Amino acid sequence: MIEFSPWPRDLAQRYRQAGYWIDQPLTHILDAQMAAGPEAEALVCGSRRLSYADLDRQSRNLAAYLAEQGLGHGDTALVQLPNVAEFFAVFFALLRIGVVPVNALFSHRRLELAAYAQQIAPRVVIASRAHELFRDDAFAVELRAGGVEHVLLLGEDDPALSLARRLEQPGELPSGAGPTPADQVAFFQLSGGSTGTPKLIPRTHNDYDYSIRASVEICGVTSATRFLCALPAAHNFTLSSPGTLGVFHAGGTVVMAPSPEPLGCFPLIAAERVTMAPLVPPAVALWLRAVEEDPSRRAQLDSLESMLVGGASFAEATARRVPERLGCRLQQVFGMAEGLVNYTRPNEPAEVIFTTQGRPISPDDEVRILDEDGRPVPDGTPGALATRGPYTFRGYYRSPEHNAKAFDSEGFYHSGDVVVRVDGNLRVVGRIKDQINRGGEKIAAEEIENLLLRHPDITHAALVATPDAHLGEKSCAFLVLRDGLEKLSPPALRRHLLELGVAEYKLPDRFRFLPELPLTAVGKIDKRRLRDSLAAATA
Ligand code: J2J
Repeated sequence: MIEFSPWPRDLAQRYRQAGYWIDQPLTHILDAQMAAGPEAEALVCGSRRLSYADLDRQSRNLAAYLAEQGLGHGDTALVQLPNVAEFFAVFFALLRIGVVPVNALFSHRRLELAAYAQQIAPRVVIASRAHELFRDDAFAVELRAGGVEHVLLLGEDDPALSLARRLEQPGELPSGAGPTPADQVAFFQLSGGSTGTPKLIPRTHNDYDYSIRASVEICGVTSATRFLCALPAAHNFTLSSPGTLGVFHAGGTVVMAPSPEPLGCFPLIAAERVTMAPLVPPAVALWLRAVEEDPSRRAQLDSLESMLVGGASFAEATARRVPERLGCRLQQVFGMAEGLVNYTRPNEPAEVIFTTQGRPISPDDEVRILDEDGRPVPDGTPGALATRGPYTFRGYYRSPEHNAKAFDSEGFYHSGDVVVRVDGNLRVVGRIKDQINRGGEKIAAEEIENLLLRHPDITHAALVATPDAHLGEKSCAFLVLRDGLEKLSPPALRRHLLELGVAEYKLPDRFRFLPELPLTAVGKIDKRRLRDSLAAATA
């Protein structure tokens, strides 16, 4: 079994009694559709259409193959696939035999994959030839040298490495194979992070399944739902709020898109009669602009009933334009891969839907909003969010030191968000974690600072967020260079980071050079002053 920090016994009992935890593995989502309507359309991916029976068959074939290779409980997998149907066949296949995957983002590069591999020591890696790292065999060879036994690739002709072959070649699951128990880890979710190495979030079947079932109710997902999967499929928002898994749970259809870019998505929405789409705020802005530029495009969105927007701050003025210009209902979502998810409810007054990020899924989500001394603040006053509940994790994987800081003595997870509660709904107003939220993509300042410091000419580095009209935030790196140097060229700095293998979205948008970094009274880098200096410079 994969270790994780369990919920205390009394809370676990409560979550079961309340009917949140129903002790079913996530694979039940697929099993239920096989019983209810195996021929229903589960997935549309380019010109391919997969029924639930197709998805089930592919996941069983791959599961059988991996089980034959001796993989099962206690083993892990590193998966990196783009937005394609195979993502789901692989996910269910691994869960079917109790192999615990990390689903890396397709934008992740060597550094992120290596960090995940180092933490979980995967026996199998499943990836795509379309990714630069797997275009040739060098990285796969490296992975094997590091202990990975099996590499399967999408877009590969060699039968020994071909993922397609393993999905299609019929196989029977051995009798002993099965998912991990429902109260154990099903898979790892990725943390947006605020520390040097990306952290992993163990999610159990029970907790994740509850968040999905409850989200399906709240968002009104049914078998008639046709859901656009245009944000990264592995992201917690896309997967579970209510996400593709919520759609499968309800027997609906997921329509895959490579990106949320409007000129690709609009014709797809029209052709596939998409009814629901999750988006991050910058993508909403692009959709609005596309319709405003050419009002005839709005007709392509005729079938769209609701849009879920979350992942980063969403300006009220933009929120108000969604129903007006795009002709669909808006639902705001404030969630986190660690657990807690808040939604505005469809029947709430416009004021709530446009000006808040909603309220928690569960009556048993405990939310505390705390001042700097850890005391609860009154409603209407901003404070730091702390939470525990039936689908909020209790500890990052193998990170005792970080967990000691991220959790309090009562097991509340401190998310690093600053929120205000207004009539029971939350509004996200700021952040205390050292992270940049670049249009929903999270960048841990410390990770990038450490990489910058590996440059021989850099002696100090601080990464801060700067406001950006399109992305909400961009990043700026403040650098102190070794004596005698005043500047380094931004392209050379970006090249340095890319050579270290970091994902491109984490590259600083801007660089500033200072003779020294300002410090606070306690000797920490004064990031507020750095942010203020940027604001003053652009004012
Ligand atoms: C402001 N900040 C937000 C919002 C998330 C649903 C939706 C989003 C995520 C997600 C998710 C925000 N307004 N509406 O997992 O299931 C910021 C907060 C939060 C962090 C979590 C889901 N919605 N955020 O974005 O793990 O800072 O999950 O703590 O990627 O995103 O990031 P992540």
